[in-house]
Amino acid sequence: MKIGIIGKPQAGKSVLFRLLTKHGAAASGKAQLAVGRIPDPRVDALAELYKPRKVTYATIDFWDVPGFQPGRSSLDFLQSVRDVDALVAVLRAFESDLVPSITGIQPYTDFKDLQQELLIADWTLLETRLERLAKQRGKNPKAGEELAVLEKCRETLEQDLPLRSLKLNAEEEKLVRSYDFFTKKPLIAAVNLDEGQMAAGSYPQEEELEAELARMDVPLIKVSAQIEAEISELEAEDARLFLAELGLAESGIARIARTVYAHLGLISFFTAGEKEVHSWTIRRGDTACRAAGKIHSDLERGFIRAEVVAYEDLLRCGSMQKAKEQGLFRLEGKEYIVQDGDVITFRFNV
Ligand SMILES: Nc1nc2c(ncn2[C@@H]2O[C@H](COP(=O)(O)OP(=O)(O)OP(=O)(O)O)[C@@H](O)[C@H]2O)c(=O)[nH]1
Ligand SMILES: [Mg+2]
Repeated sequence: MKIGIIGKPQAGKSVLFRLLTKHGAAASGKAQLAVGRIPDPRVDALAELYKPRKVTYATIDFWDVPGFQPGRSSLDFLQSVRDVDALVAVLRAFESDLVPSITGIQPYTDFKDLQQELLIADWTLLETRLERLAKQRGKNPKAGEELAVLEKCRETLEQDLPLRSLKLNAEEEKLVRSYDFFTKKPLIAAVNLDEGQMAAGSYPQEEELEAELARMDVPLIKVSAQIEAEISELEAEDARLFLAELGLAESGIARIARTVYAHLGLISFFTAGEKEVHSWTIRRGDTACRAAGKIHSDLERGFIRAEVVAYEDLLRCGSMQKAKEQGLFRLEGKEYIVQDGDVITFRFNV
């Protein structure tokens, strides 16, 4: 799973990237990749319960993409985001004399510029493909079908809407997916506020931005890179109090990670014991057998059964033994659909 962090220069992308990945600084304008740990209080609680020798959180790869400037050659920019699974657009709202802005503070305009670039890239790709298909009509029996789907895509782009907003059936979906369109990728907007804006709950171009994101069905997260950087220096309890003072339940980094998860249809299940508490990432709807395969192919091949307790049940009971006594411990087969938060022990035989 790879997430591209995109936006205008000096928007705060690298600061957020470093906080997400605890990765060292790189020169401005240089792309870099690093692994981000997904904060998850459930993993912390399981670790508290089992006191394991090792704790492993779920991870996502983040890609710090060089700033995008409209008018400049965008080839590098587009190349960097071609193969990511999702995009996080960082939009500057923060005011700072230390970081002058050439254009003024305009998160909505910045978002539109970015969106426009991606729409045009998709449009170009689409036109090329449509031309080629039109020539093949009559010779290639599949061309008609593909043409019909791509015409739908064209209509969507013409309404200034991203391709992800187009409802398709399973077959069409498969076809469109093979093109790797930019506006098909899930997108999350993170508006980077300063402390004053965070406290006031407002920032420049707020109304336009929020209306546009709603039109496009893009989730918005309000973060402050500055505050996040300060929080990252604090102990867990101090961080919690600091966030509470700001009226926030969790850090922006956790909110970004969680939104990415939800938006990509990802869930977590856990394996837990004295040796290790481990969070695993699967897609919503995956079976127990598939989940086992995430851990090791032997577990999938020799799958016998899954022993499952829901995280909440386990925590409430305080131990696996108690959960068993209360009948909350289930034996599930291969086809069981794993639920977010399941704590699982796999039995297998190879
Ligand atoms: N005051 C303030 N400064 C910030 C905030 N976020 C980022 N900065 C500063 O803005 C400058 C640019 O931040 P970066 O994270 O490097 O921006 P970027 O988007 O990666 O920029 P490029 O890599 O050049 O595209 C740095 O000096 C940051 O310290 C913020 O929320 N408040
Ligand atoms: Mg940067």
